[in-house]
Amino acid sequence: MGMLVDGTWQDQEVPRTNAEGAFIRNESPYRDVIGSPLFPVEADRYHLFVNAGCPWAYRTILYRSIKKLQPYLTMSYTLPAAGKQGWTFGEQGEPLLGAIHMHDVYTEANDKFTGRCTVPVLWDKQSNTIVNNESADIIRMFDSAFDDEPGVNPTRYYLTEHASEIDALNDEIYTTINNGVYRCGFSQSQAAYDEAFDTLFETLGKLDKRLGDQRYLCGASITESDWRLFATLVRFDVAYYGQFKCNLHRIVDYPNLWPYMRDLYQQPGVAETVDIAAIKGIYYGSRAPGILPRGPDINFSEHHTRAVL
Ligand SMILES: N[C@@H](CCC(=O)N[C@@H](CS)C(=O)NCC(=O)O)C(=O)O
Repeated sequence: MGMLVDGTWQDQEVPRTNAEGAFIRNESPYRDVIGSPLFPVEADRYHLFVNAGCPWAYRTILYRSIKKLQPYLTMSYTLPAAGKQGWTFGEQGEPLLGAIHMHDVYTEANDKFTGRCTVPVLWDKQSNTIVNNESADIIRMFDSAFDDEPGVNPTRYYLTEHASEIDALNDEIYTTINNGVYRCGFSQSQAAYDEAFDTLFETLGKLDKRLGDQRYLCGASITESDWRLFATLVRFDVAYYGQFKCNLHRIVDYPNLWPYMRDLYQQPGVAETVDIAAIKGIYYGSRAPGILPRGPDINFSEHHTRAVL
């Protein structure tokens, strides 16, 4: 995918790998938070620009739904597959800014922006700018920022009593699983792929064992780490197993990860956020010739037996 340079879109693919052929992810440039003096908590003030297939944008779609933040956050979806100008909303544009492409959102905030035009973007409709474009920050703020507002689900997923355990799990899950599948799929050398593949399946095996005698990663309650893992698990058999060559095991082959994934999928507000067609669209539709696979046939609604743990 291309990028903006001084506010002008450049089509040329920007390299994503280092000299050893290993995939490198860029730092997100916008890191403000809702609840700060510049960005107070207010109804109908904020907006999300997302792609339903993207696992990072998905985190924010998921939190908006499970925390019941819909009245506080409007949302625009890009089409699943990227084109020459990156993510696009289609010829009609999206309703908030009339943006045709995601890069229009970035130049609306800063007409000299240089960088990749990633989703998700958390937008402030009042000052017409980007609050934050880092999904990890966005879900952390959604966990509590709106909790005093009417109708919001007060359940917290970043629990203070588990904070250090969640932080450690997040780091390992991010490096080896969330970003690990990308390190497999985008590696440009056999050695980089092999290393990413081994650490990915090592962590999946470890977590599968951990979930053998406890319902969720930190025990009896769902935490942020579970949701961050879920975002990758739910895409795994559909996209990463084939397109990113993450093919030692499927998630449905694991005795604990598979019912655990169904348990999370069946929590209130989750199923309606999982868009399998968009997941196929982003991973298979963005690469020529864009033919979407018909399978696999996965029943996320099948009964799970995790409640007894
Ligand atoms: N650190 C960002 C990463 C977001 C990200 O990489 N999104 C992908 C879509 S899955 C994207 O927009 N890529 C476009 C690009 O890298 O140019 C986050 O987690 O919010």
